[in-house]
Amino acid sequence: MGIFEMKLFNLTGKTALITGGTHGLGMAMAKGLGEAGATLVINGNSSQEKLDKAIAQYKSWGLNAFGYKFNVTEEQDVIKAIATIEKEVGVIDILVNNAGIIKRTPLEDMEVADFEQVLKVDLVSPFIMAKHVIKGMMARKKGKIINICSMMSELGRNTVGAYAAAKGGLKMLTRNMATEWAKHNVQINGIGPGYFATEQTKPIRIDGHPFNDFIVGRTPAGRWGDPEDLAGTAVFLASEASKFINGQIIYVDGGILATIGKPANED
Ligand code: GCO
Repeated sequence: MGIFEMKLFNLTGKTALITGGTHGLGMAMAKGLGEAGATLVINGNSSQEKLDKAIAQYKSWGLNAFGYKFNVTEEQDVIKAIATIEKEVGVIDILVNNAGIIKRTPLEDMEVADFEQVLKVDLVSPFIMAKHVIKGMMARKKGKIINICSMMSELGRNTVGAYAAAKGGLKMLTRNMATEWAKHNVQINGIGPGYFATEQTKPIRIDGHPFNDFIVGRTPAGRWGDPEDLAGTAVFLASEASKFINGQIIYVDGGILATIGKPANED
């Protein structure tokens, strides 16, 4: 084992809680953290069956994983769940606020209740989660919070206004958390995934869908991201290697934010 692996990036002995870690990007990042040595606490809320299946999947990869079903938007549920996790598994060293939803509707047609629900899951829940893990981190003078942002933390796009409002807000919440909590030796940063091949993007990825060609053409790397592309950044931000990095959003986007793009007929 090289020195980097041993000292800087090794997460052995750490417990990482990943919200919405039952599938998609959350699962890919959690897998990376587990492979770096962390014990995984996976949150999901859709069904116990889905959570159990995800835990079985982590175990099949040889990782140490525990599942907890609770609603990240309900403060009382979060308080109870964190107390139970800390008693049953251990204190939370790393929190990954990954759970999120999207609703694709033109703003002028969007119901207020739908707009509010997106904000609640994508923006309010990271606040609730962080509020209830930070006190332990402050007391221990150590901790990592990683908020999963988006291209929509920086850019707008038709139909995703509520999501963009929430993810833009999450970027600023990340900076504000760092502003208030960095002095406790807690590093709070964000990851902004570009366009990744997941269930969430399936409806806009199908062959022949104009958005599919648009994204591939708009991404300097020339492809959709593979969820595994996020693991290294997650491990980095969860590890000692990033101990003086705070309030940053690392965009893992194949270069999208670096460029204005190009016309469809240009190579
Ligand atoms: C969309 C996509 C995006 C992403 C993503 C991009 O409809 O444009 O679903 O919003 O899922 O977060 O970074």
